Amino acid sequence: MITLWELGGRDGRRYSLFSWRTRMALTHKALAFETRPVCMSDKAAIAFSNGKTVPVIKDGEAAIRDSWKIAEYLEDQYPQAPSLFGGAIGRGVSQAFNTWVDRAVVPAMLPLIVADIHERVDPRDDAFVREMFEKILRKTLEQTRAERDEALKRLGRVLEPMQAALKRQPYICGRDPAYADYILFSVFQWARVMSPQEVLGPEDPLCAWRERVLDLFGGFARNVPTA
Ligand SMILES: N[C@@H](CCC(=O)N[C@@H](CS)C(=O)NCC(=O)O)C(=O)O
Repeated sequence: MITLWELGGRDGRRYSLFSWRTRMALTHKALAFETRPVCMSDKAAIAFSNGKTVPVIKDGEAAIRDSWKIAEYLEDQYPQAPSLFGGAIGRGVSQAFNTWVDRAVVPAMLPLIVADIHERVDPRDDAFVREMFEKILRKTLEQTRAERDEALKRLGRVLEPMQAALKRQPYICGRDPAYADYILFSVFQWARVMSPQEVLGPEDPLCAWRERVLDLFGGFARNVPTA
C-alpha cells in the first residue's frame, strides 16, 4: 500500500493541486493508496522527505517528493500498469507541458481563487497561507478579490491554445487520457475544491474535457468534498 501526504483543508477538502496530479497518476495505474492530510504550516509531518512541500509518497522504504518525480517513479516502478507517458517521447513532452502549466497556468489561476482558498484552508494554516500568498502576489487577498474580472480574462488568454487543441481531440494526450491531462486537470480541480466561482464557460471545450476527466475511474475526482 502506497501512502500519499497531501494538504488537508476544511471539511475534508484535499486541495493540493500538485497532489491531485499524484492522486490521478496512482488511480490511472490502479495502485492502492491511503492518504495523510497535513497542514501547510506543519513541516515536521513531512520532514522525513527532506523537503517542505507535498505531495510526498512512501512506497515501502522509498520516499519520493515532487509530483513530477513521483510520476516518473510510478512509471518506472510499475511498467506493467497503464502508462502515464506512453514512452520516452511522451515523457519528454509531458515534462515540457508540466513546466508550461506550472509557469503559465498556475500563476494565472492563483489570483482568481486565492481569497477563496484562504477561506477554506485548515484554520491552523490561516496566517501562514495569507502571508505566503500575499508575499508571492505582492498584494492583499482583499485586493485580489477586487481584481477578479481582470484575472479571469488573463486566465482565458493563457488557456486559449488548450481550447483550440481540445476542439481537435478529446484529451490533452489525444484519444485517451494520461499524465499530461492530469497535469492541467489538477489546476481546475484545485479551483473546484476551493472556490465557488466557475472559471470555465459552458461552451468552452475545456469545460467538456474537465467533465470527461471528472468521470474517469468511476468519478474518482468528481466525488470529493468541493466548494
Ligand atoms: N514542484 C512541486 C511543487 C509542490 C508544491 O508547491 N506544493 C505545495 C502544495 S500544492 C506546498 O506543499 N506548499 C507548501 C510550501 O510552499 O510551504 C511538485 O510538483 O510537487
